[in-house]
Amino acid sequence: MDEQTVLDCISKSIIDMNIQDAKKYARIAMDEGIDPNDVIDKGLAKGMDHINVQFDEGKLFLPQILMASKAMEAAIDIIEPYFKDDDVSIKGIIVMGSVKGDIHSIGKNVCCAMLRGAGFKVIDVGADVDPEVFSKIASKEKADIVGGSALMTVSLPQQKEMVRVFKENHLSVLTVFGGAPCTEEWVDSIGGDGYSSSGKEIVSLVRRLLEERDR
Ligand code: B12
Repeated sequence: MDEQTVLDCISKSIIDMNIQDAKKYARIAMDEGIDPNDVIDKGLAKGMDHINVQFDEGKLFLPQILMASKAMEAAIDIIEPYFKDDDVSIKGIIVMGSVKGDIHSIGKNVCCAMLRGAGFKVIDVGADVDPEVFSKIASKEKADIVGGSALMTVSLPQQKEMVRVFKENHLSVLTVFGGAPCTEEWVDSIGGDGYSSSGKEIVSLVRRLLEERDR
């Protein structure tokens, strides 16, 4: 099977909400040595975009989105160990979660997998996380960076709240934010330190922020 066919099958498995196929083709992709980033961007996320269009058009409903999400998560579990960096020394501690009121977790999980693969210690605090909880865990774990994911316009202001609470608690961490409604301009406006539009870019973003901090 050539690479494009495997990626198309992965995309189709999400569109079909077929967990078994998602796992099967994720395994084939890894056996064939396909870049896990491509499996996410050109396979899984492509399928999920299609699902989203169907949802927007009223052709699909939440239970189906949930099934597609489960298929995507099952595939991510298989490819996660392949986000490997040769240098295994810990490069920094990152606390990652989805903001308060937001239960979307797939994008956050992708970011966690990519950061772990790049050698960071990642503490995944889950979804629907209160800013005070982010703050407590970051302080306890001596985190270098805290990341907050928001997928809805109504939960986006929670990123601003995180920055406010961290300042109030005199927590000395860098902050990174992302998720579909989040933009670089927004992150600048709330006093966050970094934005990236995808899990692929989050690794270079945190590397750059830590380098700048240690300079
Ligand atoms: C899957 C999904 C769900 C699943 C979530 C399952 C799960 N375990 O996560 C379920 C079915 C549970 C769900 C529920 C709801 N959903 Co929903 N969901 C989606 C959907 C289709 C895909 C999201 C996704 O997983 N994408 C794939 C991942 C890989 O991409 P990503 O999340 O964007 O993440 C990437 C980047 O954004 C970035 N990134 C993400 N986080 C972070 C964090 C940092 C720090 C950084 C740097 C980068 C970064 O990197 C990631 C990897 O590349 C989106 C539509 C869409 N296309 O976004 C709607 C969507 C987000 N949902 C929406 C809504 C409204 C809801 C509900 C309120 C529906 C309802 N009526 O109940 C509930 C939410 C309840 C709540 N309180 O949170 C709306 C939001 C609209 C808006 N703009 O406000 C969307 C846009 C659908 C739509 N078209 O209306 N949903």
